[in-house]
Amino acid sequence: MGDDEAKDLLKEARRGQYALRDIGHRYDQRFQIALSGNSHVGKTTLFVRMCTHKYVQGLSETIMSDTASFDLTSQHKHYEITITDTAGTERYTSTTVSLYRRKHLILLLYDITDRSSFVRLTFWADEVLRVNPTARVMLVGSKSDLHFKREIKPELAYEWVRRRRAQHKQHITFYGEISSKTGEGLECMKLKLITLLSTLNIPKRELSIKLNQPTVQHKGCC
Ligand SMILES: Nc1nc2c(ncn2[C@@H]2O[C@H](COP(=O)(O)OP(=O)(O)O)[C@@H](O)[C@H]2O)c(=O)[nH]1
Ligand SMILES: [Mg+2]
Repeated sequence: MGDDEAKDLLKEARRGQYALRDIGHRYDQRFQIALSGNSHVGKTTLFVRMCTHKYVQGLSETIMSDTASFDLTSQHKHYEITITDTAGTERYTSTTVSLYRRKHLILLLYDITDRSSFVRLTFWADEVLRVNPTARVMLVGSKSDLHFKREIKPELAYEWVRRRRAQHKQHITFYGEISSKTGEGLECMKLKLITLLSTLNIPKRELSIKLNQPTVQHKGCC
């Protein structure tokens, strides 16, 4: 049920993106990001929410990756963010890590109610570092609406990031906590993403868009 709803919503969002291209909408900058973290931390739910502004419950485990885009406007500039959802189960790791390549930023998620997802952050951060050492990594605590079941305090996340930065020279920051369910922290996180990405000095490519040439790829998921 959730999967069908998500697919319809994503299809609708993609149609919106194509329509923007058809009217010659121009972006000041485009960025590629990917989601990382254990299974069940809420990657696919966040992916759907960011691209469609809807919370969809009951999504199946992600088997394949899925890519879609959303728009952001900040300080009179228009950005297109292409986001790739990945599977978090170990047996999919070799495929998953290749998806971190050529991304400007990785959103690394842990579930604030699940200590094991926090413990596993080192594994995911190492994988990102291995295949894309220059990628920015933004750590995010998911499911903040479930704070009454909290196992991880934000102070722990800050400390983990501080140590990681010092020991591995990885470009990593802690955003804070979000809820894909209530939307708490999401808009602010998107703006933080843009602020971070804008400092990267990525050369602007030709940004005019040819008619009927979608850049959104759908590899199928869930
Ligand atoms: N309460 C709550 N549940 C969430 C939130 N985000 C995801 N979930 C639930 O967590 C479970 C795993 O989510 P999913 O997106 O499939 O995780 P993934 O394996 O990392 O892609 C699902 O049951 C979701 O409905 C959230 O912000 N709040
Ligand atoms: Mg998933």
